[in-house]
Amino acid sequence: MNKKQLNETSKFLSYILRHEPHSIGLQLDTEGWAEIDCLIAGAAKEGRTLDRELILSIVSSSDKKRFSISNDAQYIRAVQGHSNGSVDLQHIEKEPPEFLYHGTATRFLESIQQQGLIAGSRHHVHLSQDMTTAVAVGQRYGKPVVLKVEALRMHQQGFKFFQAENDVWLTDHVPNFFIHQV
Ligand code: HQG
Repeated sequence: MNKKQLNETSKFLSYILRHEPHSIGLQLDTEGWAEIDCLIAGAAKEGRTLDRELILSIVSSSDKKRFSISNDAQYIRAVQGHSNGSVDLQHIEKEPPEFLYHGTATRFLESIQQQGLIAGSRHHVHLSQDMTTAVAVGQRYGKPVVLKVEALRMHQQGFKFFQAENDVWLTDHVPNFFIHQV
């Protein structure tokens, strides 16, 4: 499988494991785990050929470490980014660094100024520790702009922060008050 096909399959896994498991008849538990055999069988019904080797190679080569495999190697999950209502992944709560970054597109700025950063269809607002990631994230939606979030100050005022297994920072909502355009 070439790089483009791997990337496309990785996107399919993200879609199934974060958003629409039921589209292939798959069940996730509350921690987001899906049985690998069921994933393979469900995908096959949709005419998509997956096997264990391919899945494991996507997990290990994912640039953002999007997925993890259970210790017994029977289950797979996406480590963050869910919108699926049956998943309630218990991320580790942590004190954030002084600043975290959020990449967005210029066309969203006016609305962000009014509402702050909201989770939208996902479970959390996603933040990164470095600006480079934020630029890449913002680019997906248009002309990128990086927002600097006063994360530690928010935390000191009672806002909760979590860190996913792949180091992405998560929080429920960032009021505009704590946001500065870079
Ligand atoms: C924007 C990728 C209007 C927000 C990344 C973003 C991430 C608002 C979009 C992960 C808003 C939501 C998540 C408001 C936020 N008004 N727009 N009040 N508040 N927005 O894709 O953070 O490659 O759901 O700025 O690395 O872009 O998929 O969230 O532009 O970690 O693994 O609404 O997805 O990871 O977009 O990206 P998304 P996101 P993967």
